[in-house]
Amino acid sequence: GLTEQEWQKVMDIWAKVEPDLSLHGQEVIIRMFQNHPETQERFVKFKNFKTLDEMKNSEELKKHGTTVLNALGKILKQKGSHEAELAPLAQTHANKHKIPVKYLEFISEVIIGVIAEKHSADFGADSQEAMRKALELFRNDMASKYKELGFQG
Ligand code: MNH
Repeated sequence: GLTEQEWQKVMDIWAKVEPDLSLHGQEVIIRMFQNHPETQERFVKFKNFKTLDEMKNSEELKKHGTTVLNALGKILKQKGSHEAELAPLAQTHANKHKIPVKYLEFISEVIIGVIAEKHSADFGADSQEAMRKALELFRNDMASKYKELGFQG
């Protein structure tokens, strides 16, 4: 797990992300699609987007980015005691969307990259490391749930 100081770093940087959640969310989804095109195929709503402009102009994509970061924020704020928030998410991502753990790894790195770019002054090495650990914990617990659900992930 994370130490109390590490969780505090996660909370501090998240407080900087929150005022502009949808902008961050939009950026995260677009960058995930650009860096890992196979992830785009998983979205019925977005798989036919061809250009960056199409992605940037999509209110639906922006809305989805907001949904994702909103859910992630709720999970991070549980500081590891996230069973109640994680279980339904694991359920849909295993059974319905069929999202491999590898893709959760992709999005984790993208999230760190986007925050680093937008908040370089507030997201130093220690904070990045704390966030990386928090996202690892999230992924490990998702992976355990996937196993319980019989999803190879
Ligand atoms: Mn994801 C829907 C949160 C990573 C693909 N995702 C949702 C929803 C939430 C959500 C909340 C809406 C409710 C639900 O269906 O459960 N998703 C997350 C979080 C992360 C995440 C917090 C990691 C952080 N999701 C990913 C990754 C992919 C993905 C990675 C694929 C590469 N998610 C989906 C798809 C949907 C979805 C597909 C369904 C979108 C739609 O058609 O509305």
